[in-house]
Amino acid sequence: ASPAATTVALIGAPTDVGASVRGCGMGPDALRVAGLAECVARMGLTVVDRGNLAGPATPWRAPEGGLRHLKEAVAWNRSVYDAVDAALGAGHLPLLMGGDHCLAIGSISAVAWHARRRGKTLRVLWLDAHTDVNTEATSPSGNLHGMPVACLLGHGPSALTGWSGLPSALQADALRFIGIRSVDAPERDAIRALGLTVFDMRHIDEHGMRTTMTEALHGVDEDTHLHVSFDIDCLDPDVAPGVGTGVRGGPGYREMQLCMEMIADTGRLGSMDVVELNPALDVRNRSAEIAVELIESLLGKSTLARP
Ligand code: HAR
Ligand code: MN
Ligand code: MN
Ligand code: MN
Repeated sequence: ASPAATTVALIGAPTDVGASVRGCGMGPDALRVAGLAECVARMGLTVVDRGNLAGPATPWRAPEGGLRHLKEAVAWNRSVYDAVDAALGAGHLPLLMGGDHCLAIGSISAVAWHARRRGKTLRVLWLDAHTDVNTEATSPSGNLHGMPVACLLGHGPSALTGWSGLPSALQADALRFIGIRSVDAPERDAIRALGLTVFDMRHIDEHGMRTTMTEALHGVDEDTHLHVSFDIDCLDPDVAPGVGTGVRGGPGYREMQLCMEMIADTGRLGSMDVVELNPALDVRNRSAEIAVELIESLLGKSTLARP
């Protein structure tokens, strides 16, 4: 099935401001070099490349008050919010090319605002090795890419919460996590306290990707705005080595393809993030190429015509 919009807006956010390892700021251009725009066009969709947003350089300061680079992260997220807001306002499907995962704060806050205004129910699929639900009080690192989920649920630093016009952009029941295999001890407590639905790798091992995705997509209907926040480190690092915080034991290429195909089948995809791709650690742009192939499936590419 096709996504909910016929025009895809590529938005580059070239920063590693929230990361622990340098290099994911080169993600947007690596995706372009891997042929993302051409591939979207081949899907019969219109593609507009909005270019790269501008923002502050990453200073690589130590954390202050449990947060590293807060001021710079706020600036980047403001630009992302505005660009995603403009794309949605134009009726386009925004595809945010990160950059690190803290940018999902701006992206999903804009998505939440639009979904609410249009009377849509928001469903966010968080494809990641990590749950990213730390706060400044629990984070072992102070890195903001480990905190976007908490911020979107209204629990992060005040400068990064409340951007959707409500205290929290998301309710816990809007989120489904897929591919999880690295959760800090305080995150485990938060998952339980907040009542988050986490399909970890053990769940995928035991039930398979097909059943997992059927569960994750349960209840998605014509009134749903579906957002996919795709952290490239969700993939097994043997498949996609170009990430800063890879964790062994992730979904393989075929499993991830099935995940994307089943999302596409809903026909409700309305926006997405592709984040944490780190070309400095990649092997001949392989991870970017794989990301592009997976996005192709997410946008409805199918080997055979399907009933
Ligand atoms: N949980 C760790 C922290 O908060 C590491 C998380 C960062 N890695 C990511 N996020 N790529 O998905 O520092
Ligand atoms: Mn992440
Ligand atoms: Mn991750
Ligand atoms: Mn398996």
